[in-house]
Amino acid sequence: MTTFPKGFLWGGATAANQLEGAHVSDGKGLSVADVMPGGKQRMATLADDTFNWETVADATYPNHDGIDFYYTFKEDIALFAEMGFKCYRFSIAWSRIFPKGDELEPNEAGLVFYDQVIAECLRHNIEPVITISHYELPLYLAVEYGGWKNRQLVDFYERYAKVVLTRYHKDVKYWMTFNEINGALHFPALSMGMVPSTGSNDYTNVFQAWHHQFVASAKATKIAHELNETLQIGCMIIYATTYSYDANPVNQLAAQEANQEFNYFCTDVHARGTYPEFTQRMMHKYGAKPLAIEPGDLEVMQEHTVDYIGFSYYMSTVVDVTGAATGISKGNLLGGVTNPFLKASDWGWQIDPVGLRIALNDLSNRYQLPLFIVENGLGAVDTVEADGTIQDDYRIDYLRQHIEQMALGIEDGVDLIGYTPWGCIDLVSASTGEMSKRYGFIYVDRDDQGNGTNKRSKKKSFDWYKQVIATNGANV
Ligand code: BGP
Repeated sequence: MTTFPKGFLWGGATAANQLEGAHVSDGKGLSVADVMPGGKQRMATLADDTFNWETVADATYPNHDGIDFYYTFKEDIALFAEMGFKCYRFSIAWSRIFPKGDELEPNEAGLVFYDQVIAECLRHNIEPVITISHYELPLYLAVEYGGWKNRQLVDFYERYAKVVLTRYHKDVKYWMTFNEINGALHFPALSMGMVPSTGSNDYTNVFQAWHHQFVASAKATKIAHELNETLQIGCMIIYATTYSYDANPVNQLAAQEANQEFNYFCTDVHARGTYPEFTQRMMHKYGAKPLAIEPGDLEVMQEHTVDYIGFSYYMSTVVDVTGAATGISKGNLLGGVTNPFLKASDWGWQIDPVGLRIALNDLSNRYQLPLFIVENGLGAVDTVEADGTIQDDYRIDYLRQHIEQMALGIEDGVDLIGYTPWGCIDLVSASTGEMSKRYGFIYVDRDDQGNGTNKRSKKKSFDWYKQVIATNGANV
């Protein structure tokens, strides 16, 4: 197998709201994730016309406690170091730094927490990789300002980004501005803090919110490069390799269009600095009214493009507009029809390692920028055996197949700089709030109701990933 480049960033990825817990400790405010109920109905609840960010009595709120990382980060990072992590991707909880989001001064206690997390990483020679905003908008900004459709959020984000970039830029080289920014096409609640009752069903609001995020992202990139021009600022998208169901040109065209809208729209803006040529067609299709663009917006977007493209990759999708296909792939978060050539995870996400090589080539050819796979992995039910071991061979298989395709992508000429499998330690699922949907190399004894000791133990995949890293991907 191809040797991965020297200095390849092997690691793991998490997000603050899914593992820190301590949801109102040391001055932290609530984030949108704190009012998302646990359970398979989570996404349906957020998409319901009546949902208005209020908690209900009989629901569970697993993000409140996460896996208590706020208190256990030293032990957890030590385990990452034991696996040989070269980097650790985590996010900063915006509401720890600005509890409501619109304050003028940050909460020092929140900053101190990330001082410690970063110091702990560096002590173990782990490069921190930070997502500035990962599905955890301060709740107040969603409730009182209506989320990202409100222009004022650009200023709030810029202030927040300036605080964290200024504080940490000497120790942190790799940053991402927004997690899965393109995901709003399917789940605006997570990435934009907008739900039907605050206008998320009106695509005028979605496109306007995107515009605000693009301007905010460019402003953060500007701040970062002014602090240090060698900082690496990435966009972050959820990439789904998109196939036509068959050779019918009508389906091929529809697949191309879906690909443009989902995979390229946000990436084009971040990487090329301009709205792509298909923007008008796309906005028209979704019934969106023209954007409100302020003087200077297009210039800042043009001048402050990203240094690399970060993306998550879990599944591919299939387009059929002719009715030729028989099955609907219900489990696939991104919809589409069933791909008969693929198997699916326990949660119905269709597993497609070759699709990752296609993704790498597509993104690389289109943008000629370094790529960073910042999420990938298998959500699965794990069983603790009587002797305490967890034999997660299915996870090893999944990751191995994807790593093999990464190596082939590098042989194709792709400049791939790193790989951080999602949920390197078990954490709360974003789409379902479940603990039982596990991704980790490290098992956490905690169930969907929050019961358990929180004890960490190593799965079989822990030692497997350790030797993958030790051999720089030569031995998978
Ligand atoms: C991505 C998100 C993550 C993460 C992952 C797995 O979309 O960026 O936050 O959770 O998906 O998804 P889930 O937790 O729903 O299985």
